[in-house]
Parts: sequence; C-alpha cells; structure tokens
Amino acid sequence: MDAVCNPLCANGGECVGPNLCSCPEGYAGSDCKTAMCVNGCMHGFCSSPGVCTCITGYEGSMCDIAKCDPPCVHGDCSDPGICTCMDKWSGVDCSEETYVCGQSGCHHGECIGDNLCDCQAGYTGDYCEDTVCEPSCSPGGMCVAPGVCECDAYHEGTHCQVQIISVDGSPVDKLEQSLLENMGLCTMNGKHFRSFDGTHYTFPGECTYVMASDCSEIGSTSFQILVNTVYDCSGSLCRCAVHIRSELLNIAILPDDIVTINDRPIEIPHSINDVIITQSGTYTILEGLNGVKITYDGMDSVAITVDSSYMGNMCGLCGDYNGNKTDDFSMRPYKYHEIAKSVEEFGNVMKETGVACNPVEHISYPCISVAFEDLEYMRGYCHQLENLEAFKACNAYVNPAPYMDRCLYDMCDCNIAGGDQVQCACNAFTEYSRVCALHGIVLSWRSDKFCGR
Ligand SMILES: [Ca+2]
Repeated sequence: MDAVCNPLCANGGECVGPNLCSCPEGYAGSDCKTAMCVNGCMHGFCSSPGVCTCITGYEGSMCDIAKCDPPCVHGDCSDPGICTCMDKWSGVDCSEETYVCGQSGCHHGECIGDNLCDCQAGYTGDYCEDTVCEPSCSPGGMCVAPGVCECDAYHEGTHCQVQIISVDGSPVDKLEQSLLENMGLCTMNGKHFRSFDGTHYTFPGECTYVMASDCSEIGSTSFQILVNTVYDCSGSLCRCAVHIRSELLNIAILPDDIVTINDRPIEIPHSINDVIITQSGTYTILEGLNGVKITYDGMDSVAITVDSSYMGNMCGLCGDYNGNKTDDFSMRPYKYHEIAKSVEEFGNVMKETGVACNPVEHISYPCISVAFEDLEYMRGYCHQLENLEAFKACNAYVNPAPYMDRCLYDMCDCNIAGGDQVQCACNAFTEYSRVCALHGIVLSWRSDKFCGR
C-alpha cells in the first residue's frame, strides 16, 4: 500500500510515509507549504522560496534596508523616512549644508556660512551680538538694545547727544538760565523727576519721600514737602498725595480736590496764616509758604517752585538748588557731604523717616524688552515734541530731549504692561507743555484726535 499523506504534500513534495512529506528545495513544513528564505526576512515575510515580501518602508532581498523618499543625499536612511545626515549636512534628505558660527551660534541672526551670520535688523557684529543705534550713542552713552541708548551721567537725549553742562559752564538752554536767576522749579510726573537744577531722572519708588525741604543747617528745617507716590492705586496707575509740614501746619493735598489741614478737611479756596490754597481746574495750588508754591494735578504730577533765596539750601528728591547739576544726588539731610552713587541709592535714602517700604533695588530700562519695530514707532511718536509745529514755540526755551526720553520710557512701560501707549506719550507731552506754561509759554496742542481735550 502506498503511504497516505493527509493533507497532501504541496509544491511537488513526495509522500514517503504516513503523513510524512519529503519537500523539494525551497519548501518546508509537514505539508511542504512553507516557503524558505535561507537568509531570513528582517522586516517582511518569505512569500516564495528565496523571495522576501517587505513591509512598507523597507526593501532589499532580506527586507533589511530602510527606505527614504526622497532619498538621503548626504547621509544614511536609518529608519523608514528618516535620514541620518553626515557632518555639516541637514534637512529631511540631508541636502542642506549646515554651518558652524562660533561656539554658540549667531545671537540675533541666522548662520548662513561657516562663521558667517545674517543678522536681524538692529544687530551687528560677527555673531550678531552687538546692538545697533543709529545715530550712535557715543561718546555720551552706550547702545543697550537696538535703537536704545543708555546715557552716562553727563549726557541726555535719545542718542545721548545733549551734553549736560554744569552751571560753571553754560546752562543748557535759555529757560534754565532764567530759572536759575529767578526761581527753582522741581517737578515730579509719575516716575520722572526734574530737580531744581534741571537734572532729569527716573525713580519708580513706592513710598513716601521727601521731595523738597529747606536744610540750611543740620537737623533744622522750616518746611518739608513729602510725596506719597502710591496713595491711591488702581492697577499700575497710582495717584499721589502731597504732604506739607511746617512748624505750625500739617497740610495734605489729596486726589479728588481734598485738602486737610492738621487732619481736618477744608473748603477750597482757603487761607491760613500766609498760606493760600486754591483750585484751578483739576489743579490744587498752594502758595505763600515762605516763598514756596506747590501745584498738584490731582493725579501723579507735582510741581514745586521756590524763590531764589533758597539757592543752595534745599534737599530732597528735588536736589540742593545750587545751580550745579553734578551734585544733585546729594544725600543730605540724611547723609551730609555724600553724593549717592546711583539713582536707586539717592531715592531710597529720601524715604520718609520711620516709614516701612521696600527699597528700589535696580531700575531697569523698560525699552530693552520692546521689539525693534515697536520702538521705532514709539520714537517717532515721541519726536513730535520737536517736530510738531504746536510744540516748536517752546523748543528754544525748554529742551524737549528729556521729555522725549520720558515719553519713550513711558511708552515702553505701557507696552510691556499692556496699557495704552499713546495715552502714556500724552502724559509726557502734557508735562512738557506744563513746564512751558509755568514760564509763560502757553501751547495749544491738544485736539480731539491728539491726546484729547
Ligand atoms: Ca545741585
């Protein structure tokens, strides 16, 4: 009897015993149905003797070669669709040449050749590490961000182009001269101050500070004018309060037209001893205090004028009023014969005695973190102070440069805080026109479309 194989031997196999197939070359298994690929199929299966059928992404007789489409130009296809590039090549198919630019690449630009950087607008240098200020800030300052100059103590203006000349040299402008001869003017406008001697600086202190006081002798003052910069705050906007202390009177000028004398609210207008307090629009005005006049706008601006008999005998954030800008950060009455090394040190020392507030640690310039394009727009906007016909009448009398600086500072500040930049510029314009008005130059510059009426 012939042997029986059930199932039958496939692929030409021979039934050599009961259910025992002898398979031809290339096949295996009890019924000779399994095709054999001698070297195996790594990413596929053996579909017929010696023939691998590969899964998607692989090729080759053993399905051991990953497929990349497009093929890798300068590299190996390490996995399906993934090229591993040789040195200096990159891209999906390793066809893009890569370059090395220094140790840390191009700081503000793209590496387009070995040690060749294509810099973004506002940057220059081998590795785009230097900022561009055009015109340059030198020799009066340093370019600290694209288009942003930080001036040294002897220069001011958007490009540090205005040299601050002490009074033994010649005064900066005509107004300074007339001021020095007749009276001292000190202003606070938000974070910005102008000392009696004309030094402009920014101090964002949140506390009560001595703004101006007479201090001809150690420990002896006949009056003190203090300002609380954070009297009434909503969000980042604060209204300030002004306190005037003399031997007999303790007067507080507060927002919303409120004035108290020795803690009692009074009706305005009011006079007591020689002091007269009046209201003009939003302004509260105090006059007759030993030749001192104080004007408060109901928000965050305070102007103090003192007559020239106080020359050299003042102290506080408004400075000493000796006609010399270079010693305006004198720390008397707290530290005699010492000049503060920084605005921070100066401002902090002028804090009202006995009041606990956080000192100002480091004043950072807000424009550093503003995009170059935004900054260009802001600068253009602020330059209206010298470009707009309406302001020009005052330009020869009040140097607009420090107010353009303030304008830019405040616009940057508002840009970062997400506030209304244009409104912030308007504050600087308002302050400029106020200083002009204090000296008889009344500008008509507001309109419905420009800073409102
Ligand atoms: Ca001075």
